[in-house]
Amino acid sequence: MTSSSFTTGSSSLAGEDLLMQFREEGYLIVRNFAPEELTERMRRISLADVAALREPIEYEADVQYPGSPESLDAPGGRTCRRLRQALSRDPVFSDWVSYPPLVQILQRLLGSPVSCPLAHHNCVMTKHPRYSSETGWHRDLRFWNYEQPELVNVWLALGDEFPENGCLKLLPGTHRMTFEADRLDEKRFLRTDHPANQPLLEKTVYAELRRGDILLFHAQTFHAATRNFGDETKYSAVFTFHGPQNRPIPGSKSASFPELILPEVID
Ligand SMILES: O=C(O)CCC(=O)C(=O)O
Repeated sequence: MTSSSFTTGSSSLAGEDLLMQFREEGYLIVRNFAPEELTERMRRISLADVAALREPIEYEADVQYPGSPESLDAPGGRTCRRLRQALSRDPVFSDWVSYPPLVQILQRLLGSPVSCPLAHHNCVMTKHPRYSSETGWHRDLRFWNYEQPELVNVWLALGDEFPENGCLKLLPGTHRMTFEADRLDEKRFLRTDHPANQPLLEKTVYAELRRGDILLFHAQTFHAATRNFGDETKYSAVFTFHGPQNRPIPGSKSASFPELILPEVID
């Protein structure tokens, strides 16, 4: 790890500060990070693929979260919740995950070379104003299987994200905590009615992002989002990454897809 700084757009952070904030809080926002040309291309592809319902898609009706349409045939049932397998949709997504300033941050957090699993995230999350649903407090790793819990998600805003349109909310520091089983429900969502969870919930942080900003968060950090109460669909490109010391557990869903190994960036 180095203590040099990286600069992209208007963002500049010292390497050590970056690492410290991420390690302490389990998340980090870097403003004005993605080149506008890549952001615009990803957004354009996403809008076209949603309009054409180009599979593979996760529909709002598939998740059965609060607010989801009851079935695929109910009104709004075929509302896209995420365009899966983004890396197979257009080369712009591989341009994005191998964007050298991004790889440089990931190398500092995870070591080198960095791998991008195709089995998890690797998607464009979409949040429709009329038919979107509530995502409860969860850790992404609840159903992922890796030798170690060290994975970092990168969430790129393809448009502005704020509480009204269902931006992500996070519980700082929860990536370092252990939780007794009774603090979670049967689907491993954090129980919002449990007294022991209240002090954490009071520290909720809203990840308000402008188009081109990125949110990095640890796959053990609890996060949630409301439905979209605005009037435009929200689009976010989301990928997960791990370092060379971590591997998916053989036989698990995490091992059922290959992984993209990112070209190393020399600091
Ligand atoms: O935008 C949302 O509703 C949150 C999505 C999310 O956290 C997930 O699908 O893992």
